[in-house]
Amino acid sequence: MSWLDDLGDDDEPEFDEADVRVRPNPKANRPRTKRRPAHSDAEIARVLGVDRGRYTVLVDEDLPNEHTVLATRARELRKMPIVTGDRARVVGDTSGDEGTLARIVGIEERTSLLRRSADDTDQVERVIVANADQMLVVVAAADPEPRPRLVDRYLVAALDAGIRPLLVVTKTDLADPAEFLAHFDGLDLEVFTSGREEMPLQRIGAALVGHSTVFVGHSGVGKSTLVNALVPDARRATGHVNEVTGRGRHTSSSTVSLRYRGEGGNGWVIDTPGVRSFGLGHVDPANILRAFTDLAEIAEECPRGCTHLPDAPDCAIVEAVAEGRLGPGGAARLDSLQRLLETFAKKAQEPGA
Ligand SMILES: Nc1nc2c(ncn2[C@@H]2O[C@H](COP(=O)(O)OP(=O)(O)OP(=O)(O)O)[C@@H](O)[C@H]2O)c(=O)[nH]1
Ligand SMILES: [Mg+2]
Repeated sequence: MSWLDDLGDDDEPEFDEADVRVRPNPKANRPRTKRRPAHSDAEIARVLGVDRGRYTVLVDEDLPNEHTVLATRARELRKMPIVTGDRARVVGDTSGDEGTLARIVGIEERTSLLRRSADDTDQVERVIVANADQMLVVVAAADPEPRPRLVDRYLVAALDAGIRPLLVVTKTDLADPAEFLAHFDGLDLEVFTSGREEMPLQRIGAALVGHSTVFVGHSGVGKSTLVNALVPDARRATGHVNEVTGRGRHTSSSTVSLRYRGEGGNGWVIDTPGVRSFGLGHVDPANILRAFTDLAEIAEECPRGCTHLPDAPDCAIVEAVAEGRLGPGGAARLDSLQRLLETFAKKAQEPGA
């Protein structure tokens, strides 16, 4: 049985959270003493998926006895989000045997955190994945229609989180993506195109080796279809795009990590449910500029508080491009930077754009 079968199993007995209660600590600010060990027996496990308060975690990763364990969270963690990709500290029964339930007592420091802010269509800020170092933005050439602005929003979120973005255009059997792709000419973005009969699995696979890559994109663009092709035992459900609205139906409802095993090595693939919008309220625009290393260097000569937008007075980047100092690609790069900065600046006005 795969651990995926555990997700959505309604027959499990209700677990009483009181069972994992920890005693309140009246000396909360005192350093820990030997009498209250900080769960020194905890094992580090990778969170693969979360379903209604139950975490599927992988213990002894890459060791011969690697196995999945079902775990609940300790009360002492309160509302701290624990998400797919987190490295959790687990205690209790970590045998993974039928009917056992381990307990997450903490998480290790994260190397990255991808989240989206609350916006008009979703009032809750969501943490999507921890410790990913790549984001594969999936967009369809048609059905649903590609929306450059949604892709921009993903790119902004990735750059802000220090995650390297990649782009794949699916359904190239339905439409030619050239016009859409022209939007991204100025970015350092590895781009893949994929169609019903010609998925570039070798190329995408090569990009996954040694990385933790989160697949994001609007519902119905083909994220799970790609994941299934890349990870033979993934068995992710795939759905049909609603023909009337062109909108996907949100076939995937939870985020899961799956191991990619390629010729050149392994990696982690994280399939996420499609979203309609992507709030960027948490983003620091300085991080967007930082991702354009060549332009960021020039921006050091900009006046303080420079927006780098077309109407910015004395913007050093705008001047450098106008003088042709950045070569033929300079204008496209500046254009991309400005579009992303504008995407961020406009976030309040058009959250779903
Ligand atoms: N024509 C064509 N259809 C595709 C292609 N890739 C995926 N599809 C179809 O698009 C539909 C949606 O695919 P999914 O993989 O479920 O999309 P998803 O992005 O995982 O959607 P959510 O889980 O709802 O976010 C399915 O019917 C797929 O068969 C492609 O390259 N060409
Ligand atoms: Mg899906």
